[in-house]
Amino acid sequence: MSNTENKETKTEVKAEANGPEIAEPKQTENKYTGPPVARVITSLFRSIAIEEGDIEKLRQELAQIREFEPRALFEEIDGDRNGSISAQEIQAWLTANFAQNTTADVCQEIIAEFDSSQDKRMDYSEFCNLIMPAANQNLRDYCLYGRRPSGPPGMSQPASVCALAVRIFESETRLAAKKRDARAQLSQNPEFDLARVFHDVSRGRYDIQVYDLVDFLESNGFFPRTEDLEAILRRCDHDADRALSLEEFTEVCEGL
Ligand SMILES: [Ca+2]
Ligand SMILES: [Ca+2]
Repeated sequence: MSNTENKETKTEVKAEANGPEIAEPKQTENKYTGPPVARVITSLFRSIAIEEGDIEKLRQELAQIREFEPRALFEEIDGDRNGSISAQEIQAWLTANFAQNTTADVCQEIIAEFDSSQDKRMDYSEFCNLIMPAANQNLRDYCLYGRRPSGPPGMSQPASVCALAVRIFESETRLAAKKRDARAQLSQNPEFDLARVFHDVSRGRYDIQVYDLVDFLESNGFFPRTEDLEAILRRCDHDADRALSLEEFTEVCEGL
């Protein structure tokens, strides 16, 4: 016991004597000067709330166009008519409809956002999650089942439908870019430890409840409205239990 004490004292004395030399590697370790982890995560949730809120407005606007037929639009984008949409098909369709700044990589990111089957392509049901209202079930059902086809099969969708669909893809592109930036900032930040952040936000429990999330966001300067929280849950709470599991939180911060 006294031996250990002696050793410790010796090390301390040594450390003090070598003070300036030890300080140097410490400085290089801490040379990261980006915003603190909690701020980056808060701003990521804020971007998700804002963009998903805007996208939902566009979806509802689209669903109210009488001629809009999700199946017909899907088939229009599915250039080779094989029943699923690839990144290249989205890019080609967007370019043909005058969308700006589309790359196959970005289209792949958009597919990943909705790819519940994880086959890197978008099938019709995933496509519906992208463009159909998520916060208004009546409008969604009306659009999917309640309307008669307004034209013969294979007729192309009117320009008003395409223009709104393009805007949805453009908003998805913006959201994907913000997520990419935030995740890069987190992965480069030596202070970022996902398990620790999850533990802090969830207060040591196995998932993050809405009030935990509100406390965390508010303590970092973002005061979410109810609709912001609903938008966040729509995007991040995949099993719809109104809480974020470690897996769901990891997906927000690090992607899939
Ligand atoms: Ca296809
Ligand atoms: Ca959940």
